[in-house]
Amino acid sequence: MTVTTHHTFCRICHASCPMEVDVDGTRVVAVRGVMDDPLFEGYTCIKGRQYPDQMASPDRLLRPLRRRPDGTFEETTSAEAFDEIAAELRRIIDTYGPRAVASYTGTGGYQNSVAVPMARAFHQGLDSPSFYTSVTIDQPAKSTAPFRVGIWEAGYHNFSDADVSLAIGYNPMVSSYGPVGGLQGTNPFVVMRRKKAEGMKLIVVDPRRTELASFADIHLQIRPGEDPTLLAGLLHVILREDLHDHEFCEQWVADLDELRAAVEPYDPAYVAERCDIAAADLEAAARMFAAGPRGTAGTGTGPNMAPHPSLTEHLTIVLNTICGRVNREGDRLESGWFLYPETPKRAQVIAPRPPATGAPSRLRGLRAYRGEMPTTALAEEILTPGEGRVRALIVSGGNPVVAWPDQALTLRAMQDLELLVVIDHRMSATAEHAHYVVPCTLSLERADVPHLMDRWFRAPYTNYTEAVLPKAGDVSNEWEVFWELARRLGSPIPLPGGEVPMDAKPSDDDIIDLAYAGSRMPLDEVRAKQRQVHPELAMVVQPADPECTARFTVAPADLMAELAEVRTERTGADVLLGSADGEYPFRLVSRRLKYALNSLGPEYPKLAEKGTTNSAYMHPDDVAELGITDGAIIEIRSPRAALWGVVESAPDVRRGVISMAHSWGGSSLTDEKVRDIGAPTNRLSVTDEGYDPVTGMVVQSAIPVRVSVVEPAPGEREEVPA
Ligand SMILES: Nc1nc2c(c(=O)[nH]1)N[C@H]1C(S)=C(S)[C@@H](COP(=O)(O)OP(=O)(O)OC[C@H]3O[C@@H](n4cnc5c(=O)[nH]c(N)nc54)[C@H](O)[C@@H]3O)O[C@H]1N2
Ligand SMILES: Nc1nc2c(c(=O)[nH]1)N[C@H]1C(S)=C(S)[C@@H](COP(=O)(O)OP(=O)(O)OC[C@H]3O[C@@H](n4cnc5c(=O)[nH]c(N)nc54)[C@H](O)[C@@H]3O)O[C@H]1N2
Ligand code: SF4
Ligand SMILES: [Mo]
Repeated sequence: MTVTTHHTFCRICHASCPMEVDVDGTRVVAVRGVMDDPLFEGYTCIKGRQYPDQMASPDRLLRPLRRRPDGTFEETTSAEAFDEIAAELRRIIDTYGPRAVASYTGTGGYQNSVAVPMARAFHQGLDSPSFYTSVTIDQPAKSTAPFRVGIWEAGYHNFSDADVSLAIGYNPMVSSYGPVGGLQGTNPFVVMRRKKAEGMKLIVVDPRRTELASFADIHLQIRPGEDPTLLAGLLHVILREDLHDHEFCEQWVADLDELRAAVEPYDPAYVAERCDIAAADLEAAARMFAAGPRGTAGTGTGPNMAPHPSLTEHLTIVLNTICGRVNREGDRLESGWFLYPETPKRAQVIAPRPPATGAPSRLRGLRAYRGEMPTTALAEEILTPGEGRVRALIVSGGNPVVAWPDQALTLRAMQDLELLVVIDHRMSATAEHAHYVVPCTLSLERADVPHLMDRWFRAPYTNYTEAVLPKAGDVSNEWEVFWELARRLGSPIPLPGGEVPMDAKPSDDDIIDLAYAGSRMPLDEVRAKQRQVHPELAMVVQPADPECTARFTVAPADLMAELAEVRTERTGADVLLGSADGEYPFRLVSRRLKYALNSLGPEYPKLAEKGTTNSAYMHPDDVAELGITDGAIIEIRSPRAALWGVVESAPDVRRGVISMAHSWGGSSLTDEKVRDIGAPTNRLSVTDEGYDPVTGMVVQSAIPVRVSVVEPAPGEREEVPA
């Protein structure tokens, strides 16, 4: 036996940790981090280290499946599957028009650098606006809010040289995610320890004392959903104490006085009471942040899934803006942005403009933004009769049944489709409903570039990987699926570098070249510069154009009206069915688990050892008050639906909160199997109330719920009254 070692990077999640993979024939026998990598320094996580198990999993799909009329599946070949799917698509387009054909790329697809560009281009070729991804149920306000305020062309401060960092509802130690300017998942523990040793101050806003919060100088353990109130309070203190950057605001901000007036009612006493924190901590946090002089505030999924996400995102940008936390002339940008065409980086504002002006949705007056339709409306786009109704859906590495808001609605939609195609490597809860399941290549079987981290790495870093293994069966890269279908439909696929050739099948690298054409660093150079940092290639901020007259709008009328409305709410939960606090006293908040990536995890033995359910983490005093112990099952009921959770005491969760990971469970609307497969929190979200008017984002965290005991913990049955 000869074992060969290959260099690659992990694509289980976006973090792109470099890895050495030992291969015996076509079998992965070991994986490890790359110790001499200049950015990651050997860092990997438990999920990435499951590659050997993932590649050898007996449950992996290696041949396409077709649903029989009786609902069972039979194996077919990819050639046959593509012929049949294309014929169905042709019929649907001819009958209803191209809008009826939708695709949804989820987290699995996102880890492939060409899956999203190919899906997008497939829709362009078909002239169908029905292009969806998981971004619009994640943190969509991140891509819309900057347009509303105005964009600083040279970006906001970097994390690497920050003196202060304000982290609102994210946890890179588990998720590997941090916003631009925040701590990223590139070796997060070591980097944070270094930054703290250098004197950086950290402020964390989170209802849970997270792994990140354990490093905090100030942890504001707020009631979930009160981020707009908290941010308005921080702005109030900073403006009242005159701690903002006067010079910067005078030059670049159009409406500071309007902002001042809008945050006036958010005095520390009011904010502290509503958020249930100490007023002195709020004031100390405001002063600590304002002292800087470098460093930014940034948000994660927590507040972006809570009520008023556009407002939260807006106030966060405004906090950075009035404190002047922008890159100035001569500053260097942290990330390389090597994979995208170079755009000017001057120390000036790009004028504000309306954020969502794309194709109209048929629901709630929503529109596409950044070329994507809002996923929160897709189930209803499928179910609502009328012109433009979606009839075919291609799911590329996603799991709608456990991820989209309102599980019952989503299940109805999946069953109502005339054609559902799921591209996945396993029989997911969504694949069970498919007409065709197309098995995908796994990441070690394809070439890739780190297309997300390229803009988030904390240094100008390049990497590339070729395929380390041959395809294990009749499996397809996501791009191939779209290519095979487009070819049969006679539809073009226009990528930035030109139309994808249809006569002979391109390679992964051909597609990468077309998708990332015009990149700042030519792709062949990227391929030759694996795992390298290039300080000399950092983008340097250029002076402002003297003609630039654009200014930030920090107090646009609609958002300031929303802020005034927040002041009249009793709590952030008012946006959901006017749920009175007494009736739904708990808040269910989202979190990530180390041993799962959304719905992916427990099928791998070493991850299952860590847990086969998404525990309902609660404060020990709340658990005691319910008269139960760890392992008991509770019903968690929102104004619309209920799910079961297995209780686990967690002193790091604040009282009145249930902290629970999403995308667990299966297709059932009841949870008898909760101990073995968990339960999906998406069941509790609703699409038609409390949604964000710009992005259509719905409440997926800080959900008002009440709790009752279903079944005491095993072994405790006698002690606890029924
Ligand atoms: N209540 C609530 N709802 C939420 C959230 C929450 O916090 N709370 N979070 C939201 C967020 S942030 C997101 S991103 C979504 C997640 O929504 P989705 O992305 O739709 O859900 P995942 O479970 O990540 O589905 C990924 C699928 O891709 C498959 N997969 C893995 N690797 C590959 C691959 O290489 N190729 C292909 N084709 N498939 C692959 C996996 O088997 C899995 O079935 O859920 C959202 N919904
Ligand atoms: N291990 C692992 N890594 C992952 C994933 C995973 O499932 N597992 N999922 C991936 C995906 S799809 C994404 S989008 C990223 C997300 O990355 P993150 O945004 O870092 O996600 P979380 O770790 O859930 O952190 C969200 C935090 O918000 C807090 N929170 C909840 N509600 C509120 C609120 O109302 N206000 C405030 N201030 N905080 C609140 C939670 O307590 C939690 O600590 O992670 C990615 N990485
Ligand atoms: S953090 Fe993400 S990319 Fe890194 S090893 Fe873990 S799963 Fe893989
Ligand atoms: Mo996500």
